Amino acid sequence: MNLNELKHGKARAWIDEMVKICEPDQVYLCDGSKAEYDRLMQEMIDSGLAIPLKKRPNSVLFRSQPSDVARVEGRTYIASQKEEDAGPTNNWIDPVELKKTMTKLYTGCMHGRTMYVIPYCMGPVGSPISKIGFEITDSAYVVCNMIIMTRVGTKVLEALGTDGEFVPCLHSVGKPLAKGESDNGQWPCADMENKYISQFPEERTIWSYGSGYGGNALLGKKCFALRIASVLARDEGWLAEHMLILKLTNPEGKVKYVTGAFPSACGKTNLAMLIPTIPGWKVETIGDDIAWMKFGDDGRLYAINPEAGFFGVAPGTSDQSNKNAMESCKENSIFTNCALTEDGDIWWELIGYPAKGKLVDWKGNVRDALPKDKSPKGEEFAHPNARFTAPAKQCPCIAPEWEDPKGVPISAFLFGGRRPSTIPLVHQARSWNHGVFLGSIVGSEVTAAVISDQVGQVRRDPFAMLPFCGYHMGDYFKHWINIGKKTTAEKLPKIFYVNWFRKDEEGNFMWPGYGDNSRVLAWIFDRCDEKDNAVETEIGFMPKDGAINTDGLDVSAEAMKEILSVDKEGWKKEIDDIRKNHYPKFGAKLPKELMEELDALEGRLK
Ligand code: O2Y
Ligand code: MN
Repeated sequence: MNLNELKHGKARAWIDEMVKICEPDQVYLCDGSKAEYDRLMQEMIDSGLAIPLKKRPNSVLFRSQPSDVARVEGRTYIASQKEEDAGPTNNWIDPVELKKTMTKLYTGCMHGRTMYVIPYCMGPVGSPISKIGFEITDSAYVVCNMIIMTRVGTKVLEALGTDGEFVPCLHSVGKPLAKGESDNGQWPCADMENKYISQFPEERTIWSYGSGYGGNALLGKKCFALRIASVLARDEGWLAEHMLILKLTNPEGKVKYVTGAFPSACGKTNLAMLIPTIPGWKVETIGDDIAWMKFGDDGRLYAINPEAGFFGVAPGTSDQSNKNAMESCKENSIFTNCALTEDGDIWWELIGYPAKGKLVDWKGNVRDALPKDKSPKGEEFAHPNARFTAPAKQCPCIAPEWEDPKGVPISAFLFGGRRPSTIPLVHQARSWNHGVFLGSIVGSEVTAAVISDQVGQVRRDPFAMLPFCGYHMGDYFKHWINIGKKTTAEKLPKIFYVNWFRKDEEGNFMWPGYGDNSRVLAWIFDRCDEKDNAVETEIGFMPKDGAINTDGLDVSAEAMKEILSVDKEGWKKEIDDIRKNHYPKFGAKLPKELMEELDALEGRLK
């Protein structure tokens, strides 16, 4: 599309200003069509950047630079005017200084390249919960991923009109080309010290430079839908959360929607696409990573998935762990940093079968495949953060209403982490504020750390939002407390803490997880209907004896008892850790309500 077709004056002025700074060879306005996607992809195949996969229709493999394989938290900044507004858990830089530094980097950064202008919508176009952004990028890889992950193009421009609001997002891989130079099939990016993933919360603006990978470059995802949206949500009274959204149907056909926040490596995508092992229950997916929730006229919270695709971790995904994710990426998908097989398919560690013959690993080296689907650490064929980008509509268990502009009414929030001890399989908060307390102490135990004395400690990731909150986490906790005052208790979602990762003394998992987590979801479903299936304990409500369906489950009665009891001594240590190491980080901004919850819990455990 021609830029002259853009009728939005403010957007046009901003684009013109960025063109002047970045000096691209040409500017192209994306229409989001299949023809455009196919054309850009073909150009990347022709240039050697993308490899078509014979075994997967309309799918390709990319290999990034080894220095550009994941989000870079150390180079991610919240550039608020005041440092205290970013808080102690974000990297803060003065916005004026940062703009000076980045403007220097952006100057002429698109020499030899096309500037793509992507009008995109986070959420169904026309939904009152959705929001629009423009991403300027010099990466066709980013354009194709954005077309899968968001709604792009003409329909978005129509919804924006001539004066609608948008979030400006500027992205460059940071590798200008000299005259006649090309990428030569190599993934372009800048050195680590020149990578900047910057959010300007007061201006609601995103500037990203130097990385072409994932959350650093697909700016609708973590930068907009979480860091900037969390600021908008605070100011406008809603929630922008790092949560999956799933639909649960019980054997009587009754439906409830649940969201869940889990730190990375806790199986969030698997839970969002779970296949239940208990008869008559059904799980369908609304979203696997992010939820935006606003109050409806009926006083309930309604959630949309702002995304249109999955950017899932490939290693560990298999027909056994997540058949629905495997089906989702069978075609029309982009794979990044996976291994390539001789017959033109992708392969990764724990895909469920060994590869045959030779493999090209994620660095481009040809190596003999191993007779198993595991590799020694550091010698993986696929990078541990290798990804598939797949359209959500290809997921066999996507709920028919996943794009409902109204959103879906939420009955329960789940929090969880990897906790080998102390935290039971499931417990329910006693109240909203107690639930906010549970969200604030979310964390996973460190299993392999660079500093070995950290092993066994809990690395806290409150609400799984630590890397994604665009403002001070203490103010974020307060925002959650305030949300609880906006409606009546019975209309608020009930809050639960789940832990699929309890281990016995030999280090074996005590709960099978995966599809069997449906047994816990069924208990939660019934709790939302106030069924008499719980007992009150010191830590909250827990399943009555026999209230979790264990038919056909290979878990002993003693093990069930252990994972469903209150470990008083463990909780006392937990409280000690929160008091000494966790809550002090938030200083005077820690809401008094959370300290009251901590004191009350301690009192109940005495
Ligand atoms: O490493 C990246 O750039 C991707 S991070 C990511 C991708 C999809 C869903 N969640 C995440 C995350 O880090 O939470
Ligand atoms: Mn995520």
